[in-house]
Amino acid sequence: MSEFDLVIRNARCATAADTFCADIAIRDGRIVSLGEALGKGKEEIDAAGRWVLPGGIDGHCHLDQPTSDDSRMADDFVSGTRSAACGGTTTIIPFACQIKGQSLRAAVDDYHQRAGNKACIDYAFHLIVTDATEDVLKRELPELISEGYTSFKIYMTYDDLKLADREVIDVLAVARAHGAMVMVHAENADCIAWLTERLLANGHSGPKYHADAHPMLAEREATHRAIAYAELVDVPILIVHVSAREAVEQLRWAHSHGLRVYAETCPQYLFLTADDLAHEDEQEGAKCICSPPPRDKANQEVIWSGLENGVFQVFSSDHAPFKFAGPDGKFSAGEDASFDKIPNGIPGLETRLALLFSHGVETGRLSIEQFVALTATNVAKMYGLYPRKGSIAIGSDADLVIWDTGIQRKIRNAALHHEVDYTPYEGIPVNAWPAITLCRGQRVWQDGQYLGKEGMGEFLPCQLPTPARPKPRPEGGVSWIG
Ligand code: DUC
Ligand code: ZN
Ligand code: ZN
Repeated sequence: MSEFDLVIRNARCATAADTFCADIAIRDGRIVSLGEALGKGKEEIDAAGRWVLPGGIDGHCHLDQPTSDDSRMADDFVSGTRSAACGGTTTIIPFACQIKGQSLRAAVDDYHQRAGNKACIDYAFHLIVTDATEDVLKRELPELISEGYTSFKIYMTYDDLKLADREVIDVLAVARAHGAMVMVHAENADCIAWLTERLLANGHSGPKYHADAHPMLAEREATHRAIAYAELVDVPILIVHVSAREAVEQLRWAHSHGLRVYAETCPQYLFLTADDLAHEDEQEGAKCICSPPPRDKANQEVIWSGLENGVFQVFSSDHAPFKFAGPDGKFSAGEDASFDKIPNGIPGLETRLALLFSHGVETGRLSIEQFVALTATNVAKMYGLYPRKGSIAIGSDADLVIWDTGIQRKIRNAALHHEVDYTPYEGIPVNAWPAITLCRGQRVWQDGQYLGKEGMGEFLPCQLPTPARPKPRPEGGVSWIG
């Protein structure tokens, strides 16, 4: 009788720390042995010297999230997780977004309904706190943190989502008291509103003006403010989707002052520029509208450097899927909708890993260990899923990706598995793509075939984030806030 359900032979494994060659034995969905010449499995895969990496963890994606206009997200938990699995991602952390006036508990219940029996890979939830009432701060957040919702995103812009500065500070204080992680969307709302008003008044309404309405300085200023509030409260924070040099300078400033400010960036800031918003066919530019917007080539280089030298800890897709065509897509407000009425967001769950692997690891910019750290291990640590997720270790879930490298392919939307009718990365070459994706030992993607099943994915309550516990700072900070 076989000791193991599955044995992967001759795997060239990489974790965030090491590379090694081993057989990987899996039983009941977990890695139970790593070694040479392990006993037989009921099934076997010969990885024959190919990279075998921890499955990707996408710590920032939006699925089936209601919008405040006539647009609708194209991906729900069926198509979103299918697309993720085909691109080598085995865990996602989307958002349970509170609608102003709604309780956080109602938001969480709603998203469990949306995800339950649909996801084919495992998932946790971040909360989005949009209404920081006394009940939310004093009762709901502490209760939900203790139940496994240990990270929450807050917005400094978007009328229907943003918190006032005082509320930002209040939420940070709750995070400090309970060891949770706050993710901040840092853009200055008033700068954006003022610029938008003037651009529109001057007849500048096409998609390309989205970039002008969201300049680097609006991101820099809000990043600085968020860092200052985190310093005031003495709590770690994570700045999400950092796009440009000026925000990176703020992160470096924070690091040089010993502040625990973590940061995320996304593929759009490596592979797109504001020129993509300024497409000659004006409407096409809408395909790349996201916030913050893509910048220019020089900023792409700054973001690459930040990935190389440790400014960024996590690399996520910020998948926010809207179709280009149709009544509920990018032009849900009408064919001539001005840039401020076009939903923000682009798809990226399936392409995130192959883009970074091909243009980061295969070019020598990133080590394989850095790739694993940025796309899986750090994400698991940051949001309290480690060591169950994000590593190749005895006892960890058998979430693994066997990679094909040395291939020549271009990204084509026709080959992707989301429900969006375009990819902003159309035509970009990749020379690596997952050959096999395993979720808890089950094949969900192999040889170009999606093999997952709706409902296979499990909800993951998160522990408190590994790096987020506040350390007492006797010499400074406001220790009396509790
Ligand atoms: N910006 C966000 O903040 N969220 C979703 C998509 C986007 O572009
Ligand atoms: Zn955001
Ligand atoms: Zn987002």
